[in-house]
Amino acid sequence: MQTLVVEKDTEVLDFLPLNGTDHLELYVGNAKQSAHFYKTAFGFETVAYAGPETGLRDRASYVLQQGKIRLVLTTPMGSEGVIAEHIKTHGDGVKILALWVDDAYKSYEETIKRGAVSYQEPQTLTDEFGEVRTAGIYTYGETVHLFVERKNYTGAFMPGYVAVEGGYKPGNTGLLYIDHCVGNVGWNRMNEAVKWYEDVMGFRNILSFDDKQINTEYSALMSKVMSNKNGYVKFPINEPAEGKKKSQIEEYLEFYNGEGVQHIAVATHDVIQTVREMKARGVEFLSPPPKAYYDTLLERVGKIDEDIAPLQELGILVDHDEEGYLLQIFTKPVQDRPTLFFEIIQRKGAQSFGAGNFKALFESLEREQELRGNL
Ligand code: TYF
Ligand code: FE
Repeated sequence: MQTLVVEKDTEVLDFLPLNGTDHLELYVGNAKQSAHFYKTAFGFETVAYAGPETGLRDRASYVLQQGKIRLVLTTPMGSEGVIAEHIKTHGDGVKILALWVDDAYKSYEETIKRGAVSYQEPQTLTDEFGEVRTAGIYTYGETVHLFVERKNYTGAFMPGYVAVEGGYKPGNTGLLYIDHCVGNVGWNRMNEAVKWYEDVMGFRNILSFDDKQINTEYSALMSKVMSNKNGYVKFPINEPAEGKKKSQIEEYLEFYNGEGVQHIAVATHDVIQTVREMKARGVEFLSPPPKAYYDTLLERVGKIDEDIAPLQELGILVDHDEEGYLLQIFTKPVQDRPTLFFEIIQRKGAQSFGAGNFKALFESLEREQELRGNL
């Protein structure tokens, strides 16, 4: 299916129509324990599994779901192979950003034709529940985009996985869908990465922040938001910038040993309730901004539906744009290395990314960085 996009009075064919995010696959050191964490603390449930018990000798994968969000947690069964190597180099982290498409073969062909490096040639997987087609290309670092085409597939996840029913279900925390996934790239790599998303994926740059706009007393970074044509998939990209001290992006690049996914933003319809619940379940969030942030909040963003008190109590940040406002908060890194973290976001009209919060957020991030001895 081709989608027509109206762009500045000219009609341009979208050569890579995307229906949204299909799933995210993380390579982790211990998938059984990670699954427990994402279930207990984040409110996911296990819906599918593949591993030694299902005939897969070299790995185990747990498919977790909440709302439309699917996380696949994969661990190697031995010390050899690409998964073990990935974990040795990067620690736990996102390997695959999988995109839901109508035609995986064509997505592969169109992106390879435009210069993508192949990760996996197109393949068709079948079982009694139908057919799934996949193909993959590399993006920044060792991170991959997998195109996933579901031919009315009725199984739990994909051929090769068995459905998991019952078992431990601590209940959801109100997380609904993936809003955006952010990548950190190396020094002077921003332009290349932006051009790659434009040329290879047909994305466009919808927002840019330079180091003049994103800096604290100590450090700086640059950020550009890339969006696919219909806006269902957004990938902001960060690059470190020179500051008085070490940028948070540099800290990430050092500990991840290269470029990779920095944060996954997940949407909720009630950020106060979601964050209350996640905190009660042990999720650690960045420390709240100083009291002055909340004293001047309404002057800054105008009238909002929420009471200030619970926002301040939980450390939730608020920003606005021409279209409305948004509420957001960031977890601490979810592994010992200061690499991947999550953002919880509730949009009330605003389609931006919280630029008005950058200063408060980065000062909070730097307090943590300082405690780690990395500032
Ligand atoms: O996705 C974003 O752009 C916001 C803000 O290191 C942000 O969530 C940007 C850079 C960063 C942390 C958060
Ligand atoms: Fe974000």
